[in-house]
Amino acid sequence: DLGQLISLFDMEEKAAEILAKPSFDYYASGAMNEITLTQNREAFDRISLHYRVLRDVSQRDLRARVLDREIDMPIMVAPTAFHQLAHPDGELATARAAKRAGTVMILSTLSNFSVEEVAATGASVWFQLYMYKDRGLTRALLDRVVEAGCEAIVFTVDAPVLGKRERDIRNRFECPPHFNMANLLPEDDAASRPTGSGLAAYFADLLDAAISWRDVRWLAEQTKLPVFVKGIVRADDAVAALDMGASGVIISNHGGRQLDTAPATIDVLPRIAQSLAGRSNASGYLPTLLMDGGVRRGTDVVKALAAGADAVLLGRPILWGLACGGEAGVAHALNLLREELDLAMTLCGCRHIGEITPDLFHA
Ligand code: HOC
Repeated sequence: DLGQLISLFDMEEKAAEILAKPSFDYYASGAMNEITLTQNREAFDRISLHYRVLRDVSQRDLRARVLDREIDMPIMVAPTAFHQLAHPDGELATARAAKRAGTVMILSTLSNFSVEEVAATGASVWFQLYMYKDRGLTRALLDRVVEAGCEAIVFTVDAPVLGKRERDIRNRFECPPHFNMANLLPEDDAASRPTGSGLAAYFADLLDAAISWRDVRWLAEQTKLPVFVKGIVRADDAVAALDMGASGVIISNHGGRQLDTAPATIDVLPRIAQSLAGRSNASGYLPTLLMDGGVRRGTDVVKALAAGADAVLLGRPILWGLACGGEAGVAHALNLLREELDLAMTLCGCRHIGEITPDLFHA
């Protein structure tokens, strides 16, 4: 019964009982000593909220703006790989739940269902893209993404190669045989699909370790869709992303899965937000600033917004939701965080998102 899971932490515990250990660990783990993974969370707990009182908070409005559109809450679905490891309905269930929650799903290149199938749910879908050595393959994927109706491209830049995830090595993690990577491989050619550990090697070999700032410019020139650069933890890189044509940036360390001892995202967010203040993106609009990493409580969302984010991305808890109950489980995870955000805003004296201001945030 999902009702017994009253926090995202409960959902994680339940998912650990439900999922096979290698699958749970694939999702839950970080790189090497998992220092960044741990600190993403702990950094939130070190920040205090200096709440305001006596503001008549009887009515609240959680709607937020990202790009030129409104979402029902400043919480979006982060891109994560292989949702069928958690539930057979995979990304279709996630997309339907995101739609019900009035928010955006960022679909991973490494989804089990194709971008066309996921977009057909009617959800608002952005597409997360890796840059392949073969730019022709990247370009072909972009065409599919545009044709499917995705609203933005999220270019992941913190994975020129994959991080060292020791739980996966110890568990000898392998994707199940014939696991679909529907955005990568010809769907009608099952015989050409690598299986098991071959799939990981196949993907790793596609990644281009030579990616550079020129590729952000290239991507922005290839598409009319807004481009986000995801995986930034420094102010100079955030500014460079805008200079190269990005519409926005996503402050992220890949959930602690790439460079261990990278800083916690909430720790670097205020400085990056300050460095973008007053700047516009290539289209002349204010850049959109998003973040992920360790968001588990409504108070975390308030802290991220007070530090300058327009919205946060929720990653692993979506997978715990899937494991606990497919579409209903993801909807439950999103709703838990929405309710907690509403509570945190109320207790902070904020009636709407615009009232979540930097003075609330004390590191
Ligand atoms: C088996 C291939 O972003 C992640 C992904 C990329 C992993 C590819 C693994 O899990 O962090």
